[in-house]
Amino acid sequence: MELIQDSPRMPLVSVKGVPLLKYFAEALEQLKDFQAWPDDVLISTYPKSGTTWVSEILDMIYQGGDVEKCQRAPIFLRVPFLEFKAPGIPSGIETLKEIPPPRLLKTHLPLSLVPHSLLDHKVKIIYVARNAKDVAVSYFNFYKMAKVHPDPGAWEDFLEEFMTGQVSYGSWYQHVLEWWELRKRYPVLYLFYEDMKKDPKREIQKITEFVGRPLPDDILHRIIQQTSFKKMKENPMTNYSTVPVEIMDHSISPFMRKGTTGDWKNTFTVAQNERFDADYEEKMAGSDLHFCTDF
Ligand code: PPS
Repeated sequence: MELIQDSPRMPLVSVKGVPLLKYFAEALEQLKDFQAWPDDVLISTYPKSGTTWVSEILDMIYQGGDVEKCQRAPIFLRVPFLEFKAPGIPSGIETLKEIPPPRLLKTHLPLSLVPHSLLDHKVKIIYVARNAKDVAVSYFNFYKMAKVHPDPGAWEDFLEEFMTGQVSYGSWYQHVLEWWELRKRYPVLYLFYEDMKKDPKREIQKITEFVGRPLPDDILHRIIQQTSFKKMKENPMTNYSTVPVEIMDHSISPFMRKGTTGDWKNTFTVAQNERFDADYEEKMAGSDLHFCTDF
């Protein structure tokens, strides 16, 4: 593990045309030898789409709803983040070595960069998608507080970079579409953040069925309570408050920021919204993947 030094914001680097944090690009080299196990479950998302929420739900399911067991470590140590690497924190690869099967794994990688072994073994994948406008706003605030990112600059500049796929992990549009298509050939449960907000019980039941771990109603209810935004915001094992301040500065914007749908309306101008909608129509044309943005 590298020591934390002054961690200046660094420009993104391109890996096969995908912009990535320099540290994560380095980790990809080490991920080449990654071997999936048949009972792995991969949580895949574009950043800021509900990854931490679904990770906590899954760990709770795997621990049979035992709250104490889910307090055993911060979420990024219970659910290794495959491509993660940053000074002062164990990398995803290092964390993996400590995890016994059955493993829950997290990635934000687009399909072209996902370790092959996961697809070769047809591991179960839970993909969570969130509407582009709320993702863009959440990502902008995350760029500001997670100092491993380049400086996001002004909102209007960041929005432009988001629309043109020049942010870390590249194009939101390509990401949500390619994993949507993958579900036709692979065991992918495709979930929406907006559905989870609307009816968490129904969505959690979809997950328990998908991973073959049905739970009685009282435990389901406990999981819903325990993974509410309010609970996860207070919980040091889910709110990322254990990450060194040089990496994440919650005083700039907390990781658990708002946890709502439709917050984009507080940030987009009318003109930005119109431009975004027109561009969105073009990029998503021909797809049957639909999101809800009117709340
Ligand atoms: S990351 O860094 O990409 O892994 O972030 P990710 O966990 O995908 O997304 C962070 C956003 O999800 C919100 N969040 C939640 N919303 C509702 N309920 C729960 N339990 C929950 N947990 C996390 C979090 O607040 C971020 O969204 P914003 O809009 O910024 O608040």
